[in-house]
Amino acid sequence: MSSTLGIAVIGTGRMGADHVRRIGHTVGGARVVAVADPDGDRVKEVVRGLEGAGAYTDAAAAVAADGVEAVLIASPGPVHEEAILLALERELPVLCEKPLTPEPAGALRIMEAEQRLGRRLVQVGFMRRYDAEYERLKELLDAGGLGRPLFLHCRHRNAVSPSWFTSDMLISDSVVHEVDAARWLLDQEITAVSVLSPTPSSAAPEGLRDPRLVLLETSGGAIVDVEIFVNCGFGYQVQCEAVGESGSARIGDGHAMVVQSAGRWGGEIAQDFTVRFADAYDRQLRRWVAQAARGRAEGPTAWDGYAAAAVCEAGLTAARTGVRTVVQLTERPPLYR
Ligand code: ISE
Repeated sequence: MSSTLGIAVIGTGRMGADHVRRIGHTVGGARVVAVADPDGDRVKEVVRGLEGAGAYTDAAAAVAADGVEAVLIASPGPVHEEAILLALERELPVLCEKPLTPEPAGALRIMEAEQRLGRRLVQVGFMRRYDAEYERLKELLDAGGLGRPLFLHCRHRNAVSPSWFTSDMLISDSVVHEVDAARWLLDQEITAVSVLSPTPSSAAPEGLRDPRLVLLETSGGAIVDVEIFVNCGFGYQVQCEAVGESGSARIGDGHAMVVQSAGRWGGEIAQDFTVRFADAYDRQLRRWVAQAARGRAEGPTAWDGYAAAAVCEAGLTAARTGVRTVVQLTERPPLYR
C-alpha cells in the first residue's frame, strides 16, 4: 500500500464533486486515482487538474483501476448496490452516500457479501453522526443526562427542493437522515411509521406533497416526530430536541453568531446542507480514510443502511395508505452487533 490511500470516486454529482475536492484539499493521507460517471464530459471536467487520476464512464473500470485501495460512492441510490458489490469482490473499503440502497432487499445482499468476507468494509455516509452538536446530544443521552428518552422533536427544512425531487423523496432522501439519527441517538430500532400530509405549501412545485409530518415509534417506547419541509424558502435548518424523563436538550438553533444592527437582532442561517454540515463531512471523510488505510470500516454500518431502508419503505407505505405501518426487520447478524 502506498503512503496515501488511492480512492476511486463513483458519481460526480454535487456530493461526488464535493468529495473529490475534499480529498484533494481538506483531508490528508488520500488521493483520487479514478473517477467514474456515465456523463463522460462531466467526469473529464472533475478529473481535470487531478494529477494521475483516470476518468471512466463505467464504475467497474474505475473500481478495477491501478492504485485503487478504497471506493467512495456518491452515485444515485439505485446504482449503489452494484458498485458496492464490485468493491467488496476486491475486498476494498467503501464509503457510500445515503441511502445505502433504495430498498431493503439490496441492503441485505450487501450485508450477505460483507458477511462472506467476515469483516466490515462498508460505511454509510450518515454524516450527522460526525456533527459536533449531534455528538454532544448523543453523549448527553448516553450518560443518562435527560433520563429515559420520551420524544425527539425534529425539524428538517431545505430552502428549496431540486426540480427532480418527488414526494417519496421527502421520506427516502431527506427523512432518512432523521431515521438514522434517531436510531443512533436512542440506540433503539424504529418499529412503526405514520405519515401525515397537510395541504401542500403554495411554494411547493405542482404535485409535491411538501411539507409532511412523519411519526416514528421506537423499540424503547419513544416517539420521534419529524417535520420535513423541503421548500421552506428561508434556508437550511435541522433541529432536534430530545425530551427525557428528567430534562430536554435541543440542537440546531444556529447560535454561532448573533448580529445586532439597525434596531434588530438576529443570526444567519445556512442555505444548504453542504454548508451546515461541512465540518461533519470533513470529519467523516478523515475518519473513513484513517480506517480504510488499515483495510477496515467504522461508523454507520450496512445494517444501519438496511434498517433505514426498511423504515423508509414502511414510511412510503404509510404515506400512500394513510395507515400506520409496522417496520419489518430481519434478525441482526452477529457482524453488526
Ligand atoms: C439531500 O440529499 C441530503 O442529504 C440533505 O442532507 C437533505 O437535507 C436533503 O433534503 C436531501 O435531499
